[in-house]
Amino acid sequence: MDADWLCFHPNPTKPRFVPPPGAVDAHCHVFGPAAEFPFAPERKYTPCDASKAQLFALRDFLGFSRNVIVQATCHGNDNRALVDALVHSGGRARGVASVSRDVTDAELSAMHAAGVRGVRFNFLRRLVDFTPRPVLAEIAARVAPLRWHVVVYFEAQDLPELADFFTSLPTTVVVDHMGRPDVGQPVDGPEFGAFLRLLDEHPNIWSKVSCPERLSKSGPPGYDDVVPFARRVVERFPDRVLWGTDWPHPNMKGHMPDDGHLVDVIPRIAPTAGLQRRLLVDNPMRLYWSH
Ligand code: 0GY
Repeated sequence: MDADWLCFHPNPTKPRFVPPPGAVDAHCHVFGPAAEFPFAPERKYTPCDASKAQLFALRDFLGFSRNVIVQATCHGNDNRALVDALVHSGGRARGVASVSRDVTDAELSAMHAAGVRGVRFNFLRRLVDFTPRPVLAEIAARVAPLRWHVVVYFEAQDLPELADFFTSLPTTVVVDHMGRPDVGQPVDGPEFGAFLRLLDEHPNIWSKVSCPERLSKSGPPGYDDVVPFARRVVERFPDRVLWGTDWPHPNMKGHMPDDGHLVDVIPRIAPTAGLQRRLLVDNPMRLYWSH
């Protein structure tokens, strides 16, 4: 692994918050193990191994029932580690893959059978090389008939340039980590306002209210400065939000979060039992387990 790589927390705290029955961790990854599933040659980082068995043990420890595993960029478009985790989950995991325009219909069908329900388009240059928009549009058109969605990962300053592309997509679009707002700016400010407006105007756009540990300047354990942003999204779009741990937390440099502390942020961003049930159960079940 990279010399400055931080491995996931070895013994997280048991959260005080008890997730509702059937709760889904809708953003997490597996890394390798590299001896079995080598990392992609074009990767931008080399992580520690983080296996499906470790992920499923964490799921149980934190009080969750299911996972949505998102293909990590260190595996490029080679989805074998993801598919292996899905087929060994006993139906308790679904996936989001990364594919190129060369993917065949047979490969898409096989991934669907394994539990893949979406593809991810990543716009962070530190994670992936640039892919032209027409190529991404072509991939979106290929997966739309399968009723897959598109997950998009970008940083807030790039939203003005990307918004037209996102709104042109023919699928549900799920934004990772609230579009990575600068939480030093006001929650009522123009930057976050543009993100909220995008969701106001486009009912097919959803948001993950995940990764306070990446966005926070105030830091653990409460990640207090991120809470008003996530709460705003949950309260305004209660039927279009997802939550995830982001385990094993790729590219965290300043600190490695305690996953129990992350779970304890949930009741602060979704303060009622009804909001918690929609965020953790109803919404992910509709997107990932209904077809
Ligand atoms: C995340 C965030 C990151 C990495 C990846 O697939 C990935 O490599 O998603 C990041 O470095 O910000 O959502 O896991």
